[in-house]
Amino acid sequence: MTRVVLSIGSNLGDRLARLQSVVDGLGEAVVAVSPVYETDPWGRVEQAPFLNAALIAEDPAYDGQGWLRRAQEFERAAGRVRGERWGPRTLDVDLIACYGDTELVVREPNLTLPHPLAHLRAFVMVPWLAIEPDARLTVAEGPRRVAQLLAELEPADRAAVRPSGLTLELKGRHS
Ligand code: A4P
Ligand code: MG
Repeated sequence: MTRVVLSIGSNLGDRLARLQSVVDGLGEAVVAVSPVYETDPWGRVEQAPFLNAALIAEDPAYDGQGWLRRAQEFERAAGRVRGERWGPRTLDVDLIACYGDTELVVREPNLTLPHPLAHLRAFVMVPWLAIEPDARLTVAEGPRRVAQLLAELEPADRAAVRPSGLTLELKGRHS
């Protein structure tokens, strides 16, 4: 069984529908979905605001590379054209952390786990904490509490992530 934390974001077109397409595509594998946040662009700032959310999914059939392929299929299905780095996108699906019996550490040309920028990004950590308040992330110094990493950001970085009032639907789920 592997468990993955995904960060999903969109700032082009029908942003909410793009995020929902990932929840729908993962179907029964989804175990938790965060609320949707409206976020100021990080990195390249002169672009439209994003909608961001975090998901936790479990599937025994996928390792890190399997989840990456699945993430990239969702991006392709959303009509994503790879443009400039950190530029506008219909859908971005990033793997933040992946766990088997223990947390997977991957350093491959096409995949780095845990995600090397997650601890700098309030748009990743705020949604993740909403579904996993005790989350931990391995950074250069070792495992750290995500809540603490978030607290170490500049207040302006945290203020750039605001509840949107929008939610993603887990369709057909009987709990
Ligand atoms: N890759 C390596 N590790 C991973 C991983 N853990 N998860 C490789 C996903 N992909 C990973 O990504 C480039 C390559 O990274 C992939 O081919 C994959 O093999 P990309 O998405 O194709 O390229 P990109 O968008 O040009 O760069 P990048 O680095 O993915 O951008 P990010 O880091 O995804 O950042 N601001 C806000 N508020 N909200 C956002 O969601 N997103 C970005 C994009 C920038 N600013 C944002 C947001
Ligand atoms: Mg990406």
